[in-house]
Amino acid sequence: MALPILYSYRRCPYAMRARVALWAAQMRVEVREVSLRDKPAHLLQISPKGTVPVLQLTEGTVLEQSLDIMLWALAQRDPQGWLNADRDTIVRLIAINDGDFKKALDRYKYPERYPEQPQVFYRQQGEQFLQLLEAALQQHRFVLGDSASMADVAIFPFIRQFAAVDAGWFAGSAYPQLRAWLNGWLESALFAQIMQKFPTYIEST
Ligand SMILES: N[C@@H](CCC(=O)N[C@@H](CS)C(=O)NCC(=O)O)C(=O)O
Repeated sequence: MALPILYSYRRCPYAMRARVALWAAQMRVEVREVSLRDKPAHLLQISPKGTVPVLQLTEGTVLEQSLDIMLWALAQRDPQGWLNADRDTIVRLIAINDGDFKKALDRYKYPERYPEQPQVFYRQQGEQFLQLLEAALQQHRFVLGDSASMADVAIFPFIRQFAAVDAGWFAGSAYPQLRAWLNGWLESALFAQIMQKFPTYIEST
């Protein structure tokens, strides 16, 4: 039986959030791990913008945004109630992550590409979001309440990247609840499953 096709890249945080939702929903998909430098022609044909993740459903519909893939997966099955939180609140928090925070993350991670400011400046910009999350996690176990929601899943891969830029700094930073929350996701069985290695997809000609 044909399966939906997921174009993915193992270390991409957008692809990670999509895979977590797909795996949590127990959706079977054909994972096509791409090389970002040599994208398959079929991927570019169904999604000319050329980013991953992209999911092509069996009847042909193409979902080209990670959040759309998450929403589709969780609409099929949401065993952990990740869509139970208020939808507007979920969307608002993810928008900060994907907007200002991602911008700061890129600059903090690759300061040589943004020499206008020192690296620490970009880290401090990113910390505004860390502070917001830390304050929320001081109040409850997950970012929007005492149970996990789509917001946690959509955000943690980006916090993982931010933490990894300078692991020593993050370990000693003023965000203990955020560290515990991040570790919870990174140590989960689900994360181990979605980080399994797939061979790079080679298109047959
Ligand atoms: N808004 C997109 C962003 C996806 C994205 O930017 N993915 C990166 C990899 S992490 C990508 O494919 N970049 C294209 C490239 O590097 O060529 C989504 O949410 O799916």
